[in-house]
Amino acid sequence: MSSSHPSPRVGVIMGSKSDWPVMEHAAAMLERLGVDYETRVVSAHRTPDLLFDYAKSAAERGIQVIIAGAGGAAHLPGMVASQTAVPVLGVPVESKALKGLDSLLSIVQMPGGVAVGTLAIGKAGATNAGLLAAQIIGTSDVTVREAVEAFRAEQTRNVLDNPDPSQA
Ligand code: RP5
Repeated sequence: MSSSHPSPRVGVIMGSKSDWPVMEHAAAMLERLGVDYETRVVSAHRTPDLLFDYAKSAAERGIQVIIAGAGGAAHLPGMVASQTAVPVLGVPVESKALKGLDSLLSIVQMPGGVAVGTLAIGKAGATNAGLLAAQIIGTSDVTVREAVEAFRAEQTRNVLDNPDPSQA
């Protein structure tokens, strides 16, 4: 999957390359909905200066939503949100030791005044972060809104057309 469109509107960032098997589902949803995005490793702990540069320059580079995934002591989404007014969606990545509960609690418990929209742990959260980013952009972009509506309609049709769970 391509990781860099020339004019990305969504930044998909993650604390480590090891987060990619989860975060690629956010990228896949954006790809499906025709929203340009970029993917980057930006670590709150290992590359704090890069985190600040990324967050501070996001708006002027045309980034409209940032999806930030991290695991364990998952400070990335909150610290990014502290440095930009671009909406930040946090994805808790499953950790080996605590299965992502640590990631979830690290991301969701933001102090009042700095907002992070926290999604579910793992693949579902990453998928929905891509979807929600498209829905946010869709409030002012009819093409993206229609792509979201078409995706949702297809999903509904797939369920209704396959009512018997024992059939493949
Ligand atoms: C976090 O630490 C990353 O987001 C990742 O989920 C976790 C482990 O990183 P690695 O040690 O696999 O690079 O910062």
